[in-house]
Amino acid sequence: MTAETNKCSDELFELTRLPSDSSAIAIDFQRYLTRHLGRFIGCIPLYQYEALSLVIRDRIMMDWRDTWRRYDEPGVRKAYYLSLEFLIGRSLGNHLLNLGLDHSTEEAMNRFALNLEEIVSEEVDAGLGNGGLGRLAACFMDSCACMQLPVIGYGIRYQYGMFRQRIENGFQVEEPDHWLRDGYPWELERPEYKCVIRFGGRISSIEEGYGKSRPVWVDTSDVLAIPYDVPISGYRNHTINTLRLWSASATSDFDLDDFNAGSYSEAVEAKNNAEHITMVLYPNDVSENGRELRLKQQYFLASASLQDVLRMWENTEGPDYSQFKSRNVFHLNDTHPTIAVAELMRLLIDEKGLAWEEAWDITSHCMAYTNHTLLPEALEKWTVGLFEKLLPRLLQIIYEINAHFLKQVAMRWPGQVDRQSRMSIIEEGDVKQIRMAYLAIVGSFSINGVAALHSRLLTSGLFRDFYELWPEKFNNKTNGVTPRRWVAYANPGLRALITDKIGDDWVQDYSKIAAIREYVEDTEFIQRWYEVKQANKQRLSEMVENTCGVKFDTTALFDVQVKRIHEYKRQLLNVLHVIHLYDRIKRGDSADWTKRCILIGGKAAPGYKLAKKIVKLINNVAEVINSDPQVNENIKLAFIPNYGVSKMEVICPGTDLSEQISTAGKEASGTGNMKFMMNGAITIGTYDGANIEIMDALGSGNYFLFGLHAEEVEAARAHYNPGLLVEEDEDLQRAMHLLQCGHFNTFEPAIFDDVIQALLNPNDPWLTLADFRSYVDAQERVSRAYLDRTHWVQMSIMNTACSGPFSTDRTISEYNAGIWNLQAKPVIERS
Ligand code: 26Q
Repeated sequence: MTAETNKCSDELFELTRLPSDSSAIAIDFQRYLTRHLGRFIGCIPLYQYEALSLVIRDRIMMDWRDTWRRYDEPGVRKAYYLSLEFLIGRSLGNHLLNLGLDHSTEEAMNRFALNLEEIVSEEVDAGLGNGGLGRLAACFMDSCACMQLPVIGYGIRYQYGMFRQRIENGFQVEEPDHWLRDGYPWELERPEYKCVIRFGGRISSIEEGYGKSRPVWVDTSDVLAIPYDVPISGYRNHTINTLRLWSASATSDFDLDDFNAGSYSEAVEAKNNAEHITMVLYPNDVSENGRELRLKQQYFLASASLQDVLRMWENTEGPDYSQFKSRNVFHLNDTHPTIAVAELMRLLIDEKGLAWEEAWDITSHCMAYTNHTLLPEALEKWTVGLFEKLLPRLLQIIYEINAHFLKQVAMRWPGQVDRQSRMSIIEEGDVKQIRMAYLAIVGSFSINGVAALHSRLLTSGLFRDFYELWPEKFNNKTNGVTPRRWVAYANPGLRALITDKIGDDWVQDYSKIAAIREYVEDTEFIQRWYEVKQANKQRLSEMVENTCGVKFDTTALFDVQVKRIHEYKRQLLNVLHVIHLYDRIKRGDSADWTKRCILIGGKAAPGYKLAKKIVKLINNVAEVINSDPQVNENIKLAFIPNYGVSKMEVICPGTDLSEQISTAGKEASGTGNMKFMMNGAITIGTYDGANIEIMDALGSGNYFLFGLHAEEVEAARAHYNPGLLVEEDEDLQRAMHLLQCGHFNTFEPAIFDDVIQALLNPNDPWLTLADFRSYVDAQERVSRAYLDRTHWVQMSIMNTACSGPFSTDRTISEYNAGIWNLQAKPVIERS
């Protein structure tokens, strides 16, 4: 076709823009169901979900193309969010809200006597992440689309996402999450943009004349990277951004030589090995550190994404790289994709022929790094040996980056050899290791933490030397969550109530939420707020009953802690409080009792033994409490299995009390805390991560603070004596006694010994018992506060009203103003 006919057919096509009234949706739905899928209205809901997704996808496609076209115009500066994790959850319901098709679609489904909510919940979560870091990437993508920023997400299309958690006899059992099994209607394969990723081999050299030579990487084993695009819709603005996920595939389906020589199985094995790279998401556990396949994943993502960006660059700008650094920024989500620093150098030097200095000038002006952890043991390191074997050319480049860098250190601090070895990207020792965080810092123009306290602790602790060298590179960007998914979508009752009072602008300009403060004394508003919360508690209690078989009474206080299971997050402190309440009831101390339903959920990394034991303890304590008629009128405890994004969509709207009880100085930010706050839960929390900013935003009185502060935690370590704490606190003594005498493991002797030991260890890094008294006292204040319903509801309203700063729209504005410097590129609305 000529350009002219191309244009002409495009224009004709524009005229056929799809209508989105309920009849049109109903007709398309029936057509997809019957003519495409070969099913009928009465089929199983999975096919109804599939058909409806295709209907909605059709209505995304043109805007998606137009958004790409807009971003592809010459001169548009773009950002690329490189992340090993994107925990996007379900898409259908979210698109319906964003595109404004929720009402017409509901009406369309009603015509067939189908229930939209049921169809929407047929979708499996895209669980391509562990927890906070992966979900943050997904919330960021949402805000970027809402703000019409040219940002492309780059990630991995894992065949198996986060494992599915089942509870068997109280123990966690992991099952593979084959989320793609029934097909995924939200991805679009783009084999035309495939690229080759190289591993192994050796370095040879090519003579260039005049006695000069340059290294070449040869004899490599190659793998193909195939991109799959997932649309990310903006809120009612016609912008559809892209999440590009890479899938590994063998370079040719069968190696013909092997095949013809009769080595069928060897040929298949090569194919399998290649495809293993994107088979499974790694859990965030120190026991998984150093795995070869994980390094392959990281390089695979970095190389494919960079090659893709360079391809797009040359498409619009040609082979001249002089403007590249002013038009492109790569954001590294933690150190996981940090090999991109060395890979961009390699591509620019080896493939594009740039000189070292030119390539470094580009690279170090294009990379930005976010750190997400303060735990030193979680900092990524790779052995030099592994790099030598897998990525020999990258190793050479890292050594050279380090040599240049150490020269700078020596110039700044002449003679301080100590400091040079402290700051070196290569850690010397028996096993030489590459410190990925240092490579990220050296290669980036911006380094940020994810909450004010966390960023401060980074520059005064882990990264202090680097801060002294380059103070201007360091900054803070406090996390957020998207109010579209976490309020407007997850809490339609609250959405309606808020909109009724202040209009619906708050959904896209969440700073406007502050306007509901005006109604905090309004009795009618207070009553309606209460009713919405009760309805949400009803929905949550139905989910709890269906999944755990435990009945939650909606008049009780709903006390919730959901997050990954980790000692620093201190689920154990929560359990100790529950045991304390149990003990009080058993000894008759239950006058003026505030009924509580405690819900705990979260996955333990499969290799983290103690975390799995904590899951078992929660379940055993729950069993004892829930089956004791003397107790279960006053407290209930349930462990919700397989906690994830779509569970949280039901949990956070129905929560009264949000547990954010990490050891101060250990939780980088937390983001669950923000989801709960937006939905009007009140926090009981330590002075840690973003809790501090949440508290500041609220003003005093609407938050239950307890526990040691970060500096106090560090000071307390020297003389921490858990034995003495137990001795001196009768409540703690009784709770520990119940644990130690086997009250919760009558037929399973000694199974909690390791948990008890961890609590009583004077070197317990998490100082759990140090905060027991303070926590129990704060919980007592909570119980009393809940008895005054009006006041409690007012605190709830204040939490939502003050949650404006915790929208990722605010976070992303700050990333954009301070790091990315992108211009919004609105998609011109077509008639
Ligand atoms: C590392 C090496 C090998 C295998 C896995 C990993 C790995 C994977 C995921 C290490 C860490 C993670 C995830 C970390 C994470 O989710 N951190 C959380 O990030 C949130 C967003 O910034 C913060 O709010 C939380 O405080 C932080 O714990």
